[in-house]
Amino acid sequence: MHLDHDLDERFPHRHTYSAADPKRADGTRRALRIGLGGPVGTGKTATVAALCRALRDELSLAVVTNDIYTREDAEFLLREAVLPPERIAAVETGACPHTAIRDDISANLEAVEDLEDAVGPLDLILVESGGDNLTATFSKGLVDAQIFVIDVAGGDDIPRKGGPGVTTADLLVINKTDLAPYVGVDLEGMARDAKAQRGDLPVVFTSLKAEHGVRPVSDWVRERLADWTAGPA
Ligand SMILES: Nc1nc2c(ncn2[C@@H]2O[C@H](COP(=O)(O)OP(=O)(O)OP(=O)(O)O)[C@@H](O)[C@H]2O)c(=O)[nH]1
Ligand SMILES: [Mg+2]
Repeated sequence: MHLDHDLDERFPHRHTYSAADPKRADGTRRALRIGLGGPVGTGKTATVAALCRALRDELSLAVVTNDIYTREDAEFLLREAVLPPERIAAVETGACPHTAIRDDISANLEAVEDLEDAVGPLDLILVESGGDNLTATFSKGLVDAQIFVIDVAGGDDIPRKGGPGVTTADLLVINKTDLAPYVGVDLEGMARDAKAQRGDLPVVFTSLKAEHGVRPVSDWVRERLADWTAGPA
């Protein structure tokens, strides 16, 4: 049984920032933690990289990546030099990716706290989950808000298939819109299906191959950060 998951279904709460203690030991507000999850290869790391490039001049940022057996995603971000190396940490989950973000979050919490200690104070920490399936969600003890990334190449029936990532994530990103013509995907149908699953929760379409393609996501992150900063400490 996954308690978080069960609670989510009974009490879906969004942007509630209920994770761990929102304060640092010195009483100041800690960094906002945003999780990025979603199936394998949908563009989670590409979104993290683009967010770092878009936000790094205005915010103090760090990233935690999760991979099953490697540090591949962290190495990509290091190669791309999206942030200084000391701001990128890798967790090797060694098991199903969702275990490390939902059931035993200790390795991720430690990585987040070590980053705060080493390079803080931070405004924002992005935690990328290893690629998983439609049921993977983050524990609210690890992140304050979550983004679920799917892509058009996975097929236009994915929003219709639902699952907690699609239905309850604080933001649903439908990426790789540039591929829609090649895979015969109907973006308007995907938007309708996502709306049917999510009600008023936001959905954005992105193509990270386009210049400023990440803007709908970076704008959303800025709004979350403004709410977080304004919230009671
Ligand atoms: N055409 C196109 N390709 C993209 C886009 N975003 C990402 N990709 C490509 O898709 C592939 C997978 O992207 P990643 O960012 O590694 O995906 P991921 O979700 O982090 O993958 P895992 O961590 O392995 O689950 C890479 O080759 C990216 O360059 C996009 O908007 N359009
Ligand atoms: Mg990745």
